[in-house]
Amino acid sequence: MTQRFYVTTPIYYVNDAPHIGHSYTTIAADVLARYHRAEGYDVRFLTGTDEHGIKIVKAAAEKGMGPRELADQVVVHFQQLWKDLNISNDDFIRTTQERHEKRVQEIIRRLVAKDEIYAGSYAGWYDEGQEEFVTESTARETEYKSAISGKPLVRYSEKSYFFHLAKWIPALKQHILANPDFIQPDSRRNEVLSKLEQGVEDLSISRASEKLGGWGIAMPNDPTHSVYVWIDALSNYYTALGLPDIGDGADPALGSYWPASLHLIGKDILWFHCVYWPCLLMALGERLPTTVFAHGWWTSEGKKMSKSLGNFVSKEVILELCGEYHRDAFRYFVLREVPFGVDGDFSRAAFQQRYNVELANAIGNLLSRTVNMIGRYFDAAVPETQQALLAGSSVALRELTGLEAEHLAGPLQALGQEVPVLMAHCQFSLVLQKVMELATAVNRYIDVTSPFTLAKDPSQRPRLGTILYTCAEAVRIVLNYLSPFMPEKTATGLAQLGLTIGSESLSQRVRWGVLEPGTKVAKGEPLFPRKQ
Ligand code: ME8
Repeated sequence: MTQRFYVTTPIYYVNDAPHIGHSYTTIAADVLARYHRAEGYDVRFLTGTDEHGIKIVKAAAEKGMGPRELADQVVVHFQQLWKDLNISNDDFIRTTQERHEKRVQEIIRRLVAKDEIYAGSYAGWYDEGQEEFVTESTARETEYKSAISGKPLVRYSEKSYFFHLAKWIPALKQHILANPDFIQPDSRRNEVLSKLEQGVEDLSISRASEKLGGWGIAMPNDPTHSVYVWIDALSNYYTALGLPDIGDGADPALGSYWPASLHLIGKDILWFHCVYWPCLLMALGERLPTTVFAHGWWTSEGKKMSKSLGNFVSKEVILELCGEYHRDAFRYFVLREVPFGVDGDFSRAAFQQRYNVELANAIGNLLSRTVNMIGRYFDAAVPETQQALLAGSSVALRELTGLEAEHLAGPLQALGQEVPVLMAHCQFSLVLQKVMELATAVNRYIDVTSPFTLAKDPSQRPRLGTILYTCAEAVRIVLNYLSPFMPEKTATGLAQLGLTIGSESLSQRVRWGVLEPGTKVAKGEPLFPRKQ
C-alpha cells in the first residue's frame, strides 16, 4: 500500500502581507512534499490563511475597511507569493470558506455532545496580537504587555464557553513521553513538558460575537458567541479533509490522509499546536498528528525584523532576490543557512556568499566543467568507464573502485545512509551540507586526476573516459538530491547532462551507475552565474 504523507503549514493571519518567516515554513513544507512525492508517497500538502479574530477586525478598522475586505485583499498576496516561490500545495484553505465554517461548527457540536464544553465566565488578560489568553503570573512578569509585540495586554471579562482542557493533560503528557517524535526538536518537547508541570486550566473557546463585530464562526449552541479564533484555526488541518458523514460533499478519500504526518510551525505557536490541538483531538476521539515540528525565527541583518528599521524581509524583498538570483536560490538559502529548529539571521551578504561559493562555484562550476570536457573530448557523449570497457560494457560493473572510490565513496555513502534520516527529522541544512560535500569532493577529484592534462595523451583515453563518466554520474546524483529544494535549476542542470527526472523514486535515481554511456550532453548557460 502506498504510504501517505500529509504535511501542513500554519494558516497565516491576513492582517498583513507575507514575509520571510511565512515563506520559510512554506518552503520547508514544499521541500518535504516534493521529497516525499519523489519517494513514491501519496502526499497531501495544505496551507492557507487564518481570517477571523480580533487581530483582523482591528487591522481592518485601522485601514478603514471591513474584515472581509481586508482578508480578500491580503489573501491574494499569500496565494501569489506561493506561486512565485513555486510552492506545490494541493489545497489552500481560508477559514472564512463555508466548507471550513460548517465543519468547525460540527466539531463544536460533537464536543458539546460529548460534554467537553461548558458555560462559564472568563476574567483575565488577553494578548490581541497573538490571540492568546495570558495567565495573571505571566502578565505580571511581562508588565502586562505582550511578550511578542510589546503591546499592552487587554483585560477581558465576559461569559464564555470552556473546553475541559485540564482533564486531558495527563493523557497528553503520557502521549508526549511515549512518542519522542511527537514534538520536535527535543528542546521544544522539553519546553512543553516543563510548562505542563506548571499546571493547565480549562480553555475559554468562545467570545461574545458583538465584541468581534460579528466576525467569526458562530457557536452552534449559542449564536451570540463566536468560536475562539485558535480553535477555529487549528481545526483547519482537519476540516480541509472534509466531513463527508455530515453530507458536506467532500471526497471521502481525503479522510485517509488523517492523521497528519507533520505540522510545521514556528516556535511562537508551539503551545497551541502541542497542547490545545492534541487535547481537542483526543476529546473528539481522533488520532493525533505524528509530529509537530517547530522551527526558529529569523532576524534580519542582526536585528529583529522591523519595517521602521528598514531590515524587514518583505515579499517585495523576496521577489527582488528571486529576480536577481532565481527563486531556487532563495529556497536553497533559507534552508541551508540555518539548522531547522534554531533561530537564524538573514543578511544580503550571507545570501550572496552562499550563492557564489556553493551554488555558482561548487555546483554550477562542476556541471559546466563536466559538460564542457565531455563536449570537447568525447563529442558530447558520456563515455564508458574503463572497467566496463574491459568487461564488455556491463552496467553492473560500472562501480566505484580505485581513485574514484577513494574520493567519492565516502560522501556518496553518507548521503545514501543519512539523507532519509535527516529528511525525516527536517534537517535540511545538513542534507544540503552533505550534498555540498559530494560536489566539493568531485571538484577535488577533477583537480587531482587532471583530465585536461590526460586529454593531451591519446594512450590515456580510456582513463579519461572513466574520469568523465565519474564526474557526470556524480553531478547527476548531486542534482537529483537537490531537486526537491531547487526543482527548476536541477531540471535545467539535468537537461545539460541530457537527462530528465524519470519516474523512478529518488532513492533509485541516486544509485551509482544509472547514467547510460552514450547519453548526449548539451552545453548551456551557467546554471548559477556568479554575482558581484
Ligand atoms: O500565528 N521567523 O499566524 P501568523 C520565522 N494564524 N518564522 C516566522 C517569523 C519569523 N520572523 N514570523 C512569522 C499565526 N513566522 C496563526 C497560526 S495555525 C493553526 C494559526 C512564521 O501569520 C512561523 O511559521 O502570525 C509562525 O509560526 C507563523 O509564521 C505565524 O504566522
